[in-house]
Amino acid sequence: DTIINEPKRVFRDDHLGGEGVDKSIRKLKDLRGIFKDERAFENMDPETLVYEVISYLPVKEGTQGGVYFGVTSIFPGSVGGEYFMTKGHFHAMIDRTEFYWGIKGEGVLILMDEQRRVWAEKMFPGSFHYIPGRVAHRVANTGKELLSFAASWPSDAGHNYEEIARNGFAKRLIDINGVASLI
Ligand code: S6P
Ligand code: ZN
Repeated sequence: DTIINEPKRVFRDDHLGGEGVDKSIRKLKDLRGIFKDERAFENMDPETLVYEVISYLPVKEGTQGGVYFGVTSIFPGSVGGEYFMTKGHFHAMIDRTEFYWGIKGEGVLILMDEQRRVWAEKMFPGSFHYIPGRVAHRVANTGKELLSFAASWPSDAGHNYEEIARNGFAKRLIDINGVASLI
């Protein structure tokens, strides 16, 4: 009654302990086919860690009216000049929206609508992003250090990875002479 409890913490390594917490890691071998330069990909160690996601999922997936929270951390690196990035997805319930905000490092949020129009927003500590419904989203780490960002999305959104696995995004974020270019 008079006790003030410890809050959850949202940073890497000491965050969000306890029930409802899910940690997933993505290595290069889990990301086959998403980078353009397949030769560069084959020459890299498949065990290379690309990103991890720690999610706080307090209600069952699919619950209406619930909300989820997660922190994604993408390591610095590239495959043939294409920055390390998340798989990217539409939501399974395609009209579901999401917030992202930058915590640490530098990156770019790449967005694509159903007509395959692509646009992008810079991410940095304190940057804030609203992802409308019907918009696929992917994040690339363009910096030399870890990129961490937080996300919050509805618990009935789900993930549709197939569309992006099949057709990718219409543009890629490539390092051209040290400049991140969407081409
Ligand atoms: C979930 C949200 C994020 C991503 C995470 C990894 O809706 O957008 O938590 O899951 O950034 O990206 P991906 O594309 O591998 O799920
Ligand atoms: Zn999402």
